[in-house]
Amino acid sequence: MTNRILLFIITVFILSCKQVPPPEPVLPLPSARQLAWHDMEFYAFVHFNMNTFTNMEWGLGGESPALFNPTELDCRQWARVCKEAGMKGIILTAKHHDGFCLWQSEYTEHSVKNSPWKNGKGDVVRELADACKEYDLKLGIYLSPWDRNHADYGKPEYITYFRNQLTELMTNYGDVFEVWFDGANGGTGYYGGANEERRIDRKTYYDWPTTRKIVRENQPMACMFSDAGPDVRWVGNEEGWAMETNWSAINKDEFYPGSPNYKELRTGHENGNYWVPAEVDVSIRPGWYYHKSEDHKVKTLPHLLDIYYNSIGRNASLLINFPVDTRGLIHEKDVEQILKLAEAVKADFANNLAADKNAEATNVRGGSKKYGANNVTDGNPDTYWATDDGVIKASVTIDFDKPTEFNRFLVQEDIRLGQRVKKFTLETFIDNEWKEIDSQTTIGRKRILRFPNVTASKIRLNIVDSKACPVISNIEIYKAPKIIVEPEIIRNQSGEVSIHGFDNGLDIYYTTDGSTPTSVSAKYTKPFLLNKKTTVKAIVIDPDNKKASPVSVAGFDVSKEKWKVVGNFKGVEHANLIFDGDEKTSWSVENKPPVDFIIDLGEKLNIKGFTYLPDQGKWNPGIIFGYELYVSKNGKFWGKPVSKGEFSNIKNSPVWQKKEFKPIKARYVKLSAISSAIENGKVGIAEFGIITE
Ligand code: FUL
Repeated sequence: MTNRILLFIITVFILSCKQVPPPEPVLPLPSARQLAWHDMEFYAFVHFNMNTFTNMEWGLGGESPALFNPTELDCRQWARVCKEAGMKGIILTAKHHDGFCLWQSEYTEHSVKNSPWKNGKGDVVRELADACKEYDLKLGIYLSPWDRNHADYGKPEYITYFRNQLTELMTNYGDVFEVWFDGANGGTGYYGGANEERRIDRKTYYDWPTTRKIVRENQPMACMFSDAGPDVRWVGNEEGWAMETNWSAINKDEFYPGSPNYKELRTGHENGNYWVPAEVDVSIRPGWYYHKSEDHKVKTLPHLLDIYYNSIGRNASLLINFPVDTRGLIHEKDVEQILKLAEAVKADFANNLAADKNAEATNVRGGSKKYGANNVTDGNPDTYWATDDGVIKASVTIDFDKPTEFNRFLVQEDIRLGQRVKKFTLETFIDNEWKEIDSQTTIGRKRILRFPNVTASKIRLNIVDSKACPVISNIEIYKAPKIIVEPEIIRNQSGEVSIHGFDNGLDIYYTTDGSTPTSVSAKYTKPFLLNKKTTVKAIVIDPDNKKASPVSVAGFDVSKEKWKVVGNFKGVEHANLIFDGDEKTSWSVENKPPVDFIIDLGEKLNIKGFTYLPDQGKWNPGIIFGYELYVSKNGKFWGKPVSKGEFSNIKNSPVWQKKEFKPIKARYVKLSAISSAIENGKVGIAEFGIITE
């Protein structure tokens, strides 16, 4: 070899080794503590303290500590459930708006130390911190800035008190991963016996910059949550969803805890100047605190899965609340549903069909393998595919080698370099043709798309617009099993029955003769008319694996087609909500009881009973307690009630009520609501029915 050739080889070698620089970061960037928080992804809230024992959501502050007395408090049970559910931490309401403290605070008597629980020697924060350690979970603290108990609330002295408490919590219980500052601030309260309204200036009263220092100095890795961050932001609703477009950045200075522009928190700001990612907080029941009346309202699998995909799948973290009950335990019904969610999530993400598959991109940064397309399928979160500077439109194609069926697409940006992608589409290669199956906006830390099953040999992610060259660290593809749960059967007032199966691509079979449905029963394709007294039973079957759901049973009496409420009530035009078959809608009247609800059935029927379902919402407006039922042939002469009494325990258990009596022929029915189940409350109806012979 001549010297020249040798020199040439060495030069080529040196050139090929030249480092291609990584993409410049796009500001703002997450801090180290925020990156650690992003990895938490799914964790629990526990609302448990005075309200649990007073059946309230917001206690007034004058409650006696003697009321706090859990009979079987077991933080290890909370930790066990959360761990099994795949959660990574627990945030506890150490103090809610009523001011009662779950720990032995030196600065107040309004705490566990004056409760009968453990003779005043207990400390729930300590017990939870220990349980978290044992189950390898992280601990978070909710400390309400608003305190309806404290005599000084509204004055500067309270700020000293609040900071002292914060210091206790930040220094005595080990590492804390998140501190939760709620936005509800100021209003009526007990305030040391003053019982008055106290308003504060939400922007200035707490002097947040100074207050936050206590957290930063004592818990440098703890993220602080509030409407305005500074580390984690509220998502602007408590229903369990982030917007599809979700930027991790906001213009933080435009917000403060309780600020009125909170709806902007749902999307963040594309050009926000601080990294303040969204956390979706939602309760597994309607309320944040335990109410026996909600035992039958625990969110079920289809709803919980929607929440999962609409939060974690939309660049947010998910904080699911357990309203721990008066025993001090996560209720069995909540445990059952959260474990169903955990099982479904595990099944959905069991087998990554993209793992180690070959990927090719239209542009690779500097042509370097370091930024090559295969980095998106290598399972390594530290590698990524990136394009040359200025190339903001680019595609990456994953080849499955053979037709492959799937219904989930997961994609991640390497957020250490900022959030960049503004718009992307997804295409599948079917029968030698590319077909677009989705078009979306932001990605962020994690974006998951759900769609009906498709079978394709390749999939292509097209970045259509981006703040700078895209930096994609991961793509995963799954075929999630279908959700196989009992279908919902509803009959509306016109007698039309609809059956809802909770997932795409499922077969629904039903019967109307009381027999058990199977795969040879009538197949449901669209709503059908059924205006007679009968029972509908239905199942769903996954055509792929023949897996069948349990049977749903819905008993219907005569059709309500001709029914109407008569009378001069305000809002009577909404009265047909009580016949619409939808348990979620209700009608209540402003008049205080007694109130007569008169219903014209449109024809004479042989009646032997009636059914009543009260409002199912969070705030229970209008629940009837004492009642009388009258019938009449002409709507004028009513005689004596055919049934009277009370709907016992209806406040705690607002489920279907059924009352029977000796059969009688009539065209008109009058339900007299004698009293409300709520003190000074209204009366109303979610659904009303009669039982005919
Ligand atoms: C709200 C509070 O007012 C609720 O009581 C609950 O704590 C929830 C998580 O935040 O704004």
